[in-house]
Amino acid sequence: MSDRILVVEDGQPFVKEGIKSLLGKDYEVCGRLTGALPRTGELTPDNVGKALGKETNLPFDTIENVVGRPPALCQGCGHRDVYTALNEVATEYKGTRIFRDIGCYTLGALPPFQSISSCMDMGASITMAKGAADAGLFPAIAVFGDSTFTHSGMTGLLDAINDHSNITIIISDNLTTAMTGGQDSAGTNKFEAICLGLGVEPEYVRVVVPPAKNMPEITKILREEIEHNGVSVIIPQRECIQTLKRKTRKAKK
Ligand SMILES: Cc1ncc(C[n+]2csc(CCOP(=O)(O)OP(=O)(O)O)c2C)c(N)n1
Ligand code: SF4
Repeated sequence: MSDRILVVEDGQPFVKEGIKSLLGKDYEVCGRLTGALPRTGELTPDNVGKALGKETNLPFDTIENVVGRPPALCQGCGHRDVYTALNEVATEYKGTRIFRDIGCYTLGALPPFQSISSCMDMGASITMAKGAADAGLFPAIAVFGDSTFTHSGMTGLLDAINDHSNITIIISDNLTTAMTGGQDSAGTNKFEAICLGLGVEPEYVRVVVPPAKNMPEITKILREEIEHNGVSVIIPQRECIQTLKRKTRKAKK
């Protein structure tokens, strides 16, 4: 029988602490807190192997032969067109910063778009853009998804309006909460009304439709709203192709 137990758990060392208090001093319980495993970060075959006393080079020697496949926005996704437009316009300004929130659109951080300056949590894009703009940064752009905006972006927008901050906000509205499985989005068909109700001037709430053929219009509107010294909201609106596919399949049955 062993008197040494290694607890391999992701996140916090919750189970390890429970087992340790149950077993008392007769057993050595190791894990993230004892340094057997790293205190933070992900568990990997390498660090678990090491905790078990094996220096691994495991099958990972072969990994160099595997082509990396980072997650990507679906082909045909409206967020793609938003980033294409943003990247085109962003290069025209020296200090552009794009503050991002959480959703499928966060994949714009990865190639081929790589248009991201920060990504913190749901709602942080607008407050970070506001803080940066208030400190003099220009242009400060916040990118939201529709669901994230109603979850925790509206309060930041109200602050930006009250303080006359010079920011451009994009609510990339795909009519759903795509990243978590396509649930309904609380603000669908209400975004213009919400922005107007919070106090954005009507001429600075712009709705666009993002197929690539509309790119000249989208980039033109982006330039105009970046140049507006105050709060502007651009709402590119096109349904997520995955939810659209599901709906079409269902309708055919
Ligand atoms: C505080 C918090 N709650 C829930 C989540 C889980 N979550 C990740 S993305 C997301 C919604 C994204 O929806 P949307 O903004 O519409 O973007 P989309 O994925 O449709 O592009 C949620 C709820 C989270 N990351 N943080
Ligand atoms: S699931 Fe929808 S929103 Fe997400 S990347 Fe695909 S098309 Fe875009």
